[in-house]
Amino acid sequence: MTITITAFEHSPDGGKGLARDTRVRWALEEAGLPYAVRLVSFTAMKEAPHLALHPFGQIPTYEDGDLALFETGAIVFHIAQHHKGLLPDDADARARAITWLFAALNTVEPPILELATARILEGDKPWSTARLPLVEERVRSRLGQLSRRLGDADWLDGAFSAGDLMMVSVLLRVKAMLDAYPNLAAYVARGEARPAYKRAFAAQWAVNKPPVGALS
Ligand SMILES: N[C@@H](CCC(=O)N[C@@H](CS)C(=O)NCC(=O)O)C(=O)O
Repeated sequence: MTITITAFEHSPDGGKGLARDTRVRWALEEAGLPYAVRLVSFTAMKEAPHLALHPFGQIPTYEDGDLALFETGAIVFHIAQHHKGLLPDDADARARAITWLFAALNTVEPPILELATARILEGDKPWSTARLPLVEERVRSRLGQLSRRLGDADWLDGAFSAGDLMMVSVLLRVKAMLDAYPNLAAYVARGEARPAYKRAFAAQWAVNKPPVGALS
């Protein structure tokens, strides 16, 4: 049975790899699992067949035989639980890696998404100029805390884990802010240098790259 995930037919980021199928592709690549991709349009995402898989009409989803999942945290956790390479064997180390997976999604990603919303969707609102610095400060506060915890370590808790995979994925959205946090910039670069990440990025790029001539 082949694992099938869904991804945007045309990602709004034009191939930057920020759409959340990339983190699932990365986890699958780290685990050495082959997978198929079903591309969905924005229209199809809101229609009954896709809503049966994803109640909120989003991507990615994950299907393996009778199992259908949504939410990247749950999908990456599922992959990590059942395949070697993403979670340590030691029970306590495993629990700490899972903690980082949750921290990436519940504590670090929310202000980063809020910033994206403030910049992209609310940038034209009359109150945006006053609000944006507040939202940026919330992101900087989290980045500072994370930077202090990471220190000069390569990964958040010992060996690379699903927690790092998710944290790096989340930080990629604010790469431009990481100059002020050299250890986080290096951390993200280490993630991007992993062969599994490169394969995941290349796979989404093959789908989303701008048409020839569009970049010039
Ligand atoms: N919490 C969800 C978020 C999923 C999500 O926001 N997906 C985006 C693409 S990265 C999407 O489908 N956006 C289109 C929409 O919400 O209509 C997860 O981690 O899977």
